[in-house]
Amino acid sequence: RTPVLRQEYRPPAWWVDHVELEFDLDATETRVTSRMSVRRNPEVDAEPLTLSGAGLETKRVEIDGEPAKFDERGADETLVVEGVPERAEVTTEVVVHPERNTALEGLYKSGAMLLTQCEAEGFRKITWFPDRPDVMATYRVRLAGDRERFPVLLSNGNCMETGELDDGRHFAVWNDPFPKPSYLFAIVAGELSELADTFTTRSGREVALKFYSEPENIGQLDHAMESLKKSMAWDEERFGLEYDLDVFHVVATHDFNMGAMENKSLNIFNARYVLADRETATDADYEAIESVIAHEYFHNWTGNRVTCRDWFQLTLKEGLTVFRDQEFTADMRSPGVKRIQDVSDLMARQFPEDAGPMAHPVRPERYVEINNFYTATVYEKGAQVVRMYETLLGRDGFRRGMDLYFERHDGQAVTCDDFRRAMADANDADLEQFERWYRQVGTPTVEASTRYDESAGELVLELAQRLPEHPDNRNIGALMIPVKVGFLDTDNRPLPVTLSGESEAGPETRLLVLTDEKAEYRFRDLPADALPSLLRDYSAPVKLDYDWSSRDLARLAGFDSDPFSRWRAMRRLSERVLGDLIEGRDEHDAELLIEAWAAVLDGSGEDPALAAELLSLPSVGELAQDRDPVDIEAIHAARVELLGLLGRRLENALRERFDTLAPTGEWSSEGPDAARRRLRNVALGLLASGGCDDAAEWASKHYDGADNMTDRLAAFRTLVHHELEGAQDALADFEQRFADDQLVMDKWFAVQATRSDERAVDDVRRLMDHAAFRLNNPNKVRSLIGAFAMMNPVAFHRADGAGYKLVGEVLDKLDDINPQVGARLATSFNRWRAYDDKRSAMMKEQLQKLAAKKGLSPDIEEIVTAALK
Ligand code: BAL
Ligand code: ZN
Repeated sequence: RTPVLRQEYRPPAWWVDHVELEFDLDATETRVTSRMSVRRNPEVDAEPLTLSGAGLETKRVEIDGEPAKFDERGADETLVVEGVPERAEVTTEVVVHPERNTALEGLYKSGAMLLTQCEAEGFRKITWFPDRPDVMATYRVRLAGDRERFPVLLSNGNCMETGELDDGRHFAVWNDPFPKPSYLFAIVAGELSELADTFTTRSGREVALKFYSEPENIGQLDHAMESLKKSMAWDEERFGLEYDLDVFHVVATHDFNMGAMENKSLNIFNARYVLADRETATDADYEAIESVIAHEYFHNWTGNRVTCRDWFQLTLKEGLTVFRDQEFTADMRSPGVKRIQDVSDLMARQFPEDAGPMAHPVRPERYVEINNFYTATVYEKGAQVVRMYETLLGRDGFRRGMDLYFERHDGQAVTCDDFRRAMADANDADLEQFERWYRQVGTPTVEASTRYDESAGELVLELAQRLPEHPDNRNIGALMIPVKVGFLDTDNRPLPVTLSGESEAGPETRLLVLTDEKAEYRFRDLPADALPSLLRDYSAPVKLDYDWSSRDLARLAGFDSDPFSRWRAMRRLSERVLGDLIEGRDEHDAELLIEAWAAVLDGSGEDPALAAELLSLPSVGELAQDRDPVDIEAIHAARVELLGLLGRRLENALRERFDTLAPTGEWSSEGPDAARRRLRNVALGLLASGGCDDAAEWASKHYDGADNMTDRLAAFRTLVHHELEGAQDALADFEQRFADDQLVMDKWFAVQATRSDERAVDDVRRLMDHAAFRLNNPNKVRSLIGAFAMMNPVAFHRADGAGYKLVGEVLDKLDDINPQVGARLATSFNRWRAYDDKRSAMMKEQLQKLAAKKGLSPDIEEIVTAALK
């Protein structure tokens, strides 16, 4: 298939200023009438009005009320309307079939509800339209349907009118005064219960907040509602951004491809990011809900009021909005822990993308299926790129840039360059070189070295940058890389960082900006043995290459002032020990690691959540990332050995922590109470890894006595993953207790799918026949098959190829059901070349089988073709 190229962007030949839509709703057959006020764009060469549509049964096309001449081209899914005057009203009438729509794009059915998902290109599955984000129109929408089946009728904007119709039907009319691209359009119709509240904006306007779910879940919406109110207040406080309509809706659905969707004033959410109560949601779920609610709400300005000119600019709204939600969570919770979690997530999910066959810049250059580019690169690395503006310009400078961005572009569809220019102009800064971050592919490396210049009495830091080998990196040149550095004295106290020639003592963390291939920085008043702490706060999305000794890593892990730097040092130390164990070397620094963990445990009373982050090892998947060939069995064995050693050697301290961290006060999903649970559950897992005699008893007691999902799930996972006595009882109990709760059953599936044992393949196959599993439900696919393929390398890479075969079979089916979800799963074969010949051949065979499938979806085809290339 021919890819779409960023460089080939052309403005649209026609604008749509306003559209009136009428929906005659029915699950099997919905009739959609659209009246578009179109206007020729005088700035481009004249061409006929060309509309996009997919799977539509066209009933009528008219220009200003008269039948029109039109040409429907199935192959490229377009409708060309001839003879449209400069300005006209173009009417189309189509029929769509929500019940048959298993791809969950366009209008579809979930439970008793009809709903839409339009981003990126779903609107064309609803009606004929110039379905591209730079065509922004106002929408008036009339929904009509059976009152009993669809008592709630929602769309974007404000409700203008409701009323009764014949035959038990009713209608509602919605008007959205803000011009928007079609991807932000939404409707919801169904039998839903409502939780209502209000928020008063700082200018004194009252906004109605309405959350909807299926009636049985109505008691689980309170946390999401509170999260929304916090988000609204935070955006006013931090960025001066107020909500702009009288009502804001959030609807929860169990059938959703994404996490959530920011449709103007009608956010639609995957139920897993809305529903929560103490019994069914973990502390991590509570935090994720708060963060996703914030993310979608923040899109109202970064995405909706100012949107993307084309889909190559996706990171303009996503990188920026992820950065905003990260800052929000940091402010609501612990900034240090949040930073560690975000970087850890980037390294686990985005680094492999950067090193894989689909590697792309945060602003991609080409795509076949845009849905394949809703990636960790566009989102998470994109957020790191936005964070660098703030690092370079300071918090106030960043705010000035944001203010100018909205002043210039409110109501427009713009580009990443527009954002960069606003940042530069508002601060009188030169950010031309910064543009290279939008073009480079892969994770850059910064090599660092230090030496002491005796004659000058200066400590010298040399930094050099390198981009990965990639054809698209050939003409990039040096990036602008902010590197935050600090130094520790021999007592591990911070030293002022003063550049040579400066008269005043410098700060304890210094920002260096590397703009050349190489640079040398000279510091005065530092002892020759000062310990460098580099890339504090992960100030740039790069790999840092510096040769610390294991002892120095342990010092940084124990004493650096920057939490991220402590975590990174501990990770490096454990990676080093694991590397030695994997290679079978007898000499390793496990003792040093044990000492470092003991010190963390000892001081963990101060910040148990940070301690929990520090006391973790990289996963098998992360350890496999940089290895070629990958020996999964050796990696897994090394990890089990080290965890066992840590569990045994720290047994007393772990037991002590488990006891002293027992809950004391009021339950809360955050703060000290959640932090204690976190560390306590880490301790339990380590005791089980260490094979401690009573680990089974402790875990069972913890499971039975749990009064919240965090503890119950942690105990359950420990029992099942370590195959402790009581695991079978827990499996049965969990299943029976939560049989009616789809989201909790997802956890039950995921725990079994991620047991690091090759028999997990057989479990997954069996569980696919479980009554609660549905291949047409994305959450189920992700929790059972996705978790297996992406997070259980031991079983997925089983030597006989049974794991590959299972995923191959699922992909074949998913391709027909939901290609978007299938394409994600297909990336599990991306590194097929890095394995031994036998495994490599078996993975390749699965990819080839898919590639040869007749009618393979463009989504999966793009992934498979890139992997095989
Ligand atoms: N725009 C798709 C969902 C999200 O990123 O918020
Ligand atoms: Zn988003």
